[in-house]
Amino acid sequence: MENRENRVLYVRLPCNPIFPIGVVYLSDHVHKLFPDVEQRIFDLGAVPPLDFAKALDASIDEFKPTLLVFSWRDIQIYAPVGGRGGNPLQNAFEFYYAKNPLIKFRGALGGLRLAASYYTELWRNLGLIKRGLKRARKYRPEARAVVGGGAVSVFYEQLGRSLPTGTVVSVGEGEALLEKLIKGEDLAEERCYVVGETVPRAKLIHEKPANIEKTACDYNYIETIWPEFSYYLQDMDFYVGVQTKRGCPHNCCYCIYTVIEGKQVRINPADEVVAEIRQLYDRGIRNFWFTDAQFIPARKFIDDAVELLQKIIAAGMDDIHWAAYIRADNLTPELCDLMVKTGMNYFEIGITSGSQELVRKMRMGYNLRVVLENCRDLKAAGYNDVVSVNYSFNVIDETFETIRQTIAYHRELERIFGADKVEPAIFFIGLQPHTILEEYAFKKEILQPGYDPMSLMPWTARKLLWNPEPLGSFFGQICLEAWQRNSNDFGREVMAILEEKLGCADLEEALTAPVEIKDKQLAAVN
Ligand code: B12
Ligand code: SF4
Repeated sequence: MENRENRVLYVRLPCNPIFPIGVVYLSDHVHKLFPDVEQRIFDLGAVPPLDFAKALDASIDEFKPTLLVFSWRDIQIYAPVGGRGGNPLQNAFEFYYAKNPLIKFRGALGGLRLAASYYTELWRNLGLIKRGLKRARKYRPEARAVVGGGAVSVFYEQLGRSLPTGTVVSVGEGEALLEKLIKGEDLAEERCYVVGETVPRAKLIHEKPANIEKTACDYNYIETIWPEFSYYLQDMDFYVGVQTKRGCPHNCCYCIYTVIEGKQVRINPADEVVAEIRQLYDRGIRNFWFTDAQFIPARKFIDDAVELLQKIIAAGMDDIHWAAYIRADNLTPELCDLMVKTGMNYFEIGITSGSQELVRKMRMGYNLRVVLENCRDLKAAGYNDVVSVNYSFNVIDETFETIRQTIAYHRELERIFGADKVEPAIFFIGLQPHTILEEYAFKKEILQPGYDPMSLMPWTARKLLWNPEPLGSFFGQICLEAWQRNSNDFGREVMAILEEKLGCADLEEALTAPVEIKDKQLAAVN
């Protein structure tokens, strides 16, 4: 039997205003199992920074929780866009690669500012967890803290060191863990550890998530426990998260999603997803982000996507828009048609490189030729909105030839969708723990086991922001020039400069990967 005294407070730690779907789903799940348990959602994403501590105190004083569920979404900030402390990639590259001492100095200053803001956020969040727990214990000495969310799943080993003894640190989905915490059951089988009491098991992150079938989130209930819900209803441009499945079966060398969510894809029943969208729709929401690691993870899930989109149409919600991460190798003309009809108006394809040879080496399982064919189908179906194409240069074995191939590929995508519709998002991989790329870095002695993946100290950050020599400095210079020419259109500038310097390959070369038997470096790592 559950302990009826449980009072659960969900604290979403400060974050850019992204809908806090994680805590919404957790509280919905708990409510369905334990309708008598009192719950409250408190979202620091909707509070101005100067008020964080005060607002947290007030929420605890009012609710007097026995269980504090802290949800921490993101920590890592390497991105080509302006982050919370400036443009991290630009600062880092100016510092590492600029020849002009003034620009180098500016990069160093920017890097310092960024490091300061990174560590301030880190310490601030850890401080909020400690503060919240201490305050809750004034009212309920038995109060306990549990932390989880995307950031904790990636850095669970490191974060535990700075958290109060007794804090439960959770990896991946939290539904099953919260169930046990509420029932007061033993946590030994869960993907978690308790600070000061247990240590994370080896390969904890590789353990399978619990197989729970998701039902439509009950927003009538959610709005009763979340007074600030309306904050997300006000801005009609906002994309509210809806999950349609969990898990990704692929093995892309740098990706940790497949580890966090597991390789087994678990589909949320289409009727339940539609029922959830309907509740948001009735509250005025028209923009949805399908938060799946991949909306169509493999061909065998095409039918599920078709079923969902058909049901959205049947439900008469014909004025919505949606966006998602899409593996564009898994489309059919029917699915393309449905995507357009249901209002998909943005998607991201993470092909990483336009060279089939590299895509294979990175173990991404993409057939680039099929991606192009499917994109043509999507265009023919009437897709006229933006597609963001994520490229990460210099992951492994990049050469001038493979760069030329990526340009050829990108230009072909532009021919299909229109140059103004294809946005090249140039990322450099932020190396993450528990990935195949991390093992590769150990093997190549670029990193030593025991390194701190959360460190932003220049000597570590330089390795974690993956851009190894011999091409590292070359890309550094290209990016610096691109920012100088037009920092508002960084991705397109990078492509243009690369093409000016190196030219463009024949598309057929990009699409053909020579079969290599001896060069299986990444495969060997696994
Ligand atoms: C969809 C997605 C996006 C979308 C979000 C769209 C939207 N409107 O919601 C977009 C593209 C906008 C996006 C952007 C970014 N993202 Co993102 N994103 C994801 C993704 C794929 C899914 C997140 C999600 O919503 N899942 C569904 C919900 C239900 O799950 P959830 O919130 O994680 O909650 C579950 C569990 O985490 C857990 N849980 C959550 N809280 C708690 C608390 C406790 C106590 C417990 C026990 C459990 C628990 O239980 C929940 C239910 O099962 C994840 C990767 C992944 N597969 O998880 C990355 C991820 C969250 N993103 C990440 C990052 C870094 C970003 C960016 C900052 C990238 C960048 N540098 O620009 C940006 C900006 C975000 C911002 N705050 O401004 C990282 C965060 C970790 C990190 N490395 O720091 C992740 C984990 C990817 C990664 N491995 O790097 N993202
Ligand atoms: S397909 Fe996407 S989510 Fe899946 S492993 Fe590859 S990069 Fe990760």
